[in-house]
Amino acid sequence: MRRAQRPHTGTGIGGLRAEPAPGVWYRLWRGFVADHDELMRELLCELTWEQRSITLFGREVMQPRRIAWQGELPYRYSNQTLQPREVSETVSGVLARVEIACGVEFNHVLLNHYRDGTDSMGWHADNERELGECPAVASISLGAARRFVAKARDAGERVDLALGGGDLLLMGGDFQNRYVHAVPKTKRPVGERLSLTFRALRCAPSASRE
Ligand SMILES: O=C(O)CCC(=O)C(=O)O
Repeated sequence: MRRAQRPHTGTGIGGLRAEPAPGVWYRLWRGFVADHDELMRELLCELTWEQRSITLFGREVMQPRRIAWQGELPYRYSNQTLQPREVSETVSGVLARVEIACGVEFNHVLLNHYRDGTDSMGWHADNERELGECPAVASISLGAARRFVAKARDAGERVDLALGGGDLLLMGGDFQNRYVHAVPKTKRPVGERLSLTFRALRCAPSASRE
């Protein structure tokens, strides 16, 4: 993976674009990865997966999912630092296609493994300083479909998408500044799901944040 040098224009190819509030947009490619079940199996075997604890509002809690990551720079979020890890061939192949479609150079991938409907992702925005002012964040979904919801911090349309196996989502513009997003728990029986979330880190976190 290279360092992000191009501006985060998100002027890629195709996908359906939606603008839930002025300057807040996302682009969605359904079925971007054809062999998504096979890719999910490969990533589950090849990568080092862990369930980590994070500090939320001063309390240490286990993240309700497993994670893995790759990238040449450390990534700091929720008071934890993910140290650099080499990018595998499998991930580079997906990354190259995602970069062309999105028109963005990414240099970090965080993978989330939702084992069943009790695994989830709480409300948050990917707005760490190291991601720059209007971060472009892309995600590939593999395996079972899950709801992806986003809501404005102030005013704007709510976003409620079923992200299915193989879908690619790109969030751009002011999405991370004005909206928060989540993957809620579900009581419905659902199979496992992986998401690969691509970010363009401009620098390492400053020592005071380490
Ligand atoms: O799993 C997803 O689709 C969302 C992942 C996400 O929000 C993140 O990694 O910050």
